[in-house]
Amino acid sequence: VKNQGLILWLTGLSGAGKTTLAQGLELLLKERGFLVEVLDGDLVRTNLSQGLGFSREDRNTNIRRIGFVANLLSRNGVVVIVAAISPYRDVRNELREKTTNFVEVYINAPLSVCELRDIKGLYAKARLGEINSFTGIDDCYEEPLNPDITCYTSKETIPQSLDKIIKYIEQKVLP
Ligand code: GGZ
Repeated sequence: VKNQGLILWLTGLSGAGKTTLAQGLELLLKERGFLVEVLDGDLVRTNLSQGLGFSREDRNTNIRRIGFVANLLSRNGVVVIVAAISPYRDVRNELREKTTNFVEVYINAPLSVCELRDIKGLYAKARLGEINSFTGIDDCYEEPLNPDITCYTSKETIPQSLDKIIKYIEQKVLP
């Protein structure tokens, strides 16, 4: 088992493909002998962040909690894969500065594509006003200005996106 940790921070809109890529990465990295843990915003919100909503303050609390746990794990040799919208640039940058081996991965798909996918029907609900403060509809998403990796999930296949991330890790972070 390799003992070098890192944080792969997947940010992007709901439906951009963060969870799918996180699960694919988990498999590939485990095959390569890494200790891996996935922190998915969706799951974190039913446990660690239960009760938090989607105001700017609550989202930032959620993201800081995820960052805190990711840091504990990564400094003990775990490759932590975070999948959370994490819409605010300042908090993502704050975590990059507070942690070591933080890799920002922008899961980039146009809103129109995410909305067409609408895997959970949440965009439709947001358009109908049944959900408020929905990222991309009536709440903001601040794109990373200088991400370490960008996966264009509407143009690349899942294996292509996974390959990009694995190659980056092998070449730059954990040679
Ligand atoms: C955005 C929302 C909202 C609102 C519920 N805005 O794609 P999903 O469904 O499965 O994952 C999304 C999840 C967002 O949680 P995060 O912890 O990733 O968000 S953040 O980083 O901003 O704290 C989405 C669902 O919850 N969801 N309401 N209003 N996404």
